[in-house]
Amino acid sequence: TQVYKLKETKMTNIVLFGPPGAGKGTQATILKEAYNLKHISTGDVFRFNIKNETELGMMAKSYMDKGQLVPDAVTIDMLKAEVQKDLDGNGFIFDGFPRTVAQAEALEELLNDEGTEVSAMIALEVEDDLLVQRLLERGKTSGRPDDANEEVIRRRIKVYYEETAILKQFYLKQNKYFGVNGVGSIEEITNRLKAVIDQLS
Ligand code: B4P
Repeated sequence: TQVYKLKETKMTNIVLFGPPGAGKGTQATILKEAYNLKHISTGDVFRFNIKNETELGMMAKSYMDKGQLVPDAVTIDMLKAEVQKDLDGNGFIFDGFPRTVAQAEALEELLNDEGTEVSAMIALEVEDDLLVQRLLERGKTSGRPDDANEEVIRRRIKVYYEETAILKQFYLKQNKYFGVNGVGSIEEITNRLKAVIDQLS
């Protein structure tokens, strides 16, 4: 007799959402450990490529330094490659992706093809002035050109409202949107996020 192992497709896939500086990267790093998820930060993958002076990195840098989004086609291809590396795991925590409707549609298609889906989009809510304050503070030590001056930071926030914020509707329609207060200590915010994740079926 042969024993067939069924493909385990029950994954937890969290989209961590919010404007630049809302705490996505900070919280994703904590949550990936707590839930044993693979953390994919498109910003980090771009920065890795910039550091290694790859073609992708050089191209991305020209957009990132100005506070603009990197074009969808490149970002989506890169994300797909990252997801495909880890399909055997418990799931993903997406940090900084999707940022446009085209990216959200591509993510849906990619996960559906693997028999899984986005479990929830959790948005960290923080007012603009505090975002600017946090990013300027990080800019003092991060060496990130996009954190270095207020003009670029304000442009990133503007791009968020113009191109990214609409994704709330995309996930609201699917009953997958959860808003969380992103102001408070890092630990307080982690606990708010865990309360949402723990009640996902
Ligand atoms: P990202 O790397 O995603 O950068 P970000 O929006 O600034 O968020 P990040 O996760 O780094 O910051 P966090 O809120 O954790 O994107 C950078 C650029 O890459 C984009 O502008 C774009 O050009 C490009 N890009 C990335 N993804 C893309 C995509 N999908 N499509 C197209 N282009 C893309 O933290 C911010 C600061 O706040 C930190 O210093 C942190 O210590 C602090 N902080 C966090 N939580 C706090 C708290 N509770 N209290 C006080 N401070 C806190």
